[in-house]
Amino acid sequence: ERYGQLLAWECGEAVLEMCRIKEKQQAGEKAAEYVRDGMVVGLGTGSTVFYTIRKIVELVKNGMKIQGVSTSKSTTELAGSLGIELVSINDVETIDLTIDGADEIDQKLNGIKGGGGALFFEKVVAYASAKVIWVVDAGKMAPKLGGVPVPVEVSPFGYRQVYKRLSVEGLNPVMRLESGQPFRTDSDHYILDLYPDNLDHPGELGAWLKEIPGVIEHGLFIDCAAEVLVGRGDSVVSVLR
Ligand code: ABF
Repeated sequence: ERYGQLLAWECGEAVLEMCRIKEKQQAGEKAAEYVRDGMVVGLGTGSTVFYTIRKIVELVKNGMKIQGVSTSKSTTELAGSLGIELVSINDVETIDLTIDGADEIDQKLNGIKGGGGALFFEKVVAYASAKVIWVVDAGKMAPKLGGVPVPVEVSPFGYRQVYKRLSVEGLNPVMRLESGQPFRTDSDHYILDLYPDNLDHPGELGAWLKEIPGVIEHGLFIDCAAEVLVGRGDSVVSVLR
């Protein structure tokens, strides 16, 4: 009886995971429809935008001229290996469209990003873009932010002072670890994940964080995305800001 229940639960989990992956794929592939010939496209990071990148490769193979600006080493490897021409953000005047993932999005389309550790380059690329589209599975949408921690990228130099300041503020910082060691971003910084008791004013918290010497960037993306493509069941819903 107990084993049967456990098996049923695990099957349910497996089905849910397959639905989530399908929702990611649908949202990711839908975003590629916004890409036009000649565009400079910001390429985000994560398992949802993976599907967007794969679709863009098809566009390129069918003759579309696209230049990609990557947001992480992992995206550089993925897009580069699939044949997308990558350019440095410093070699383009502007980025026409950036497509990226997110960890949580509220009803005003403010988002928390950085679960994958790429938030610094993602934010620089997003804010250099004429338009930003996020692609997510339905589980990422929330009535308000706070269901996932807020990543803060910090310089290893003096990070303990930043940690103390965040603790005193009641933000419950946790050093992100990988294989038991401090996680290192592509810029070789640390990430402190914050678990604030309330995130009713994400814009204010974001501004306060940026004032702390040693904080490089944080994962609160306010007024950034113009549109979110949400994989929901077997369709994609477009939500405009
Ligand atoms: C990236 O997208 C990160 O900011 C965020 O953690 C991630 C979400 O990844 P996934 O699409 O794999 O859920 O931009």
